[in-house]
Amino acid sequence: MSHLKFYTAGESHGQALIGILEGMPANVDISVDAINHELHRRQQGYGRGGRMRIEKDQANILSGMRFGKTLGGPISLMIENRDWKNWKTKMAIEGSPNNANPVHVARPGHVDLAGAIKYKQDDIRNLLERASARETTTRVALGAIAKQFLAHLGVGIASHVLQMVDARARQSLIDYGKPEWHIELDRLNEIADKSPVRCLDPDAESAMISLIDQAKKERDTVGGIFEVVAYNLPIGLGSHVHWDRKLDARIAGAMMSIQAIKGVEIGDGIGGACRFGSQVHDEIYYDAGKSAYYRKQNNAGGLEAGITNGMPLVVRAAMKPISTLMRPLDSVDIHSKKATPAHRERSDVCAVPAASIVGEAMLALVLADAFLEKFGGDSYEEIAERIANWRQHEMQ
Ligand code: EPS
Repeated sequence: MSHLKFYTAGESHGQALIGILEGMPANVDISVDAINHELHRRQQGYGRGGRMRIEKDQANILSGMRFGKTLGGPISLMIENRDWKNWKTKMAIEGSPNNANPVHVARPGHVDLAGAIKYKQDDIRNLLERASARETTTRVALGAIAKQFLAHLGVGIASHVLQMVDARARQSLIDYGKPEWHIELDRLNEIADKSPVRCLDPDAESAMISLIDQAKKERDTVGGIFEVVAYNLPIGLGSHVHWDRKLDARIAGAMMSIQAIKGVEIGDGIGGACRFGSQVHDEIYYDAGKSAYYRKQNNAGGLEAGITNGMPLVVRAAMKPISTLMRPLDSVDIHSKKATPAHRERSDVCAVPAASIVGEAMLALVLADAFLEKFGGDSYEEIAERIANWRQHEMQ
């Protein structure tokens, strides 16, 4: 990201999580309650583990805001890890690792083996603490600031869970505008948030819940696919001219950076590769009454050649099942090199609903960056005026 930058810091069982967001213009109205609402949404979902009963994630803004508005400087925030009080000895900043119960057996699928070799660590905890998806708490808090900025500019972001194992919702966001899609995008989160698995299809929802119950009973884990949409975007964010300016590439990278994500698609993605061009591309029409181009379908997912085309931007991400299994897989002790069942510790059976909230946050951060790249501006007023002018131009 070139115009909006962010950092996160913190270990899963350390004292706190820290985030810094740099590049947000001045005078953007930001509600801390709205940030905390997003943090609450990330903590939900059927299949979450015991940790979410301990935490009540709240953002404590430390800088960059005054009287509810951004100042244009770095915004920093802190989120307390309530569980830290139970980990003070094991996660001490100083002292010796006596009584720290080191982890020596790598979990297949987690950072454990590759990280221990790369960073020359004897105790796998030195890797897993930072690799944990607990870090996504900070992304959601910073993303909630980006999301509010976008909302002031008229852009909405929402998500839902499409699939877990073989349970798949009938509706995909690429069907938006077709007869099979019945939900207005500005009501999508309201509806999805009422479902324990954030699924819009009641039959698929029951099947997903059964799969999570089955996995829990069998001491297994469940992954899945979620979709995120951004709507009311202007035409022209991103660019075709160079690989690192293509917005689809930037979004794919951001989504892939979320813990446990193994696949990303824009629009119908891989599905389009399995059909002929005549069935895939979204034909172009012009509505003279509205002075606007339109399409009857959105297989491109709102992006053509790395540029937004005015259709809803739809991105899908595939999350692998969580790699901490209570019925451990085969592994090896990194000290003795003997075959040993993989390390077990408290974890989630399924975190796909939570990951969809993280997906919203990452999309918000990338899109806020793309807005600042195209429209610039040091204050909210400046950028809002430029965007209003641009939206007039779009109509010509
Ligand atoms: C998470 C916190 C973690 C896990 C999960 C996500 O808490 P703990 O490790 O104390 O149970 O529930 O982390 C992982 C799935 C992982 O692989 O590390 C959170 O806040 O989202």
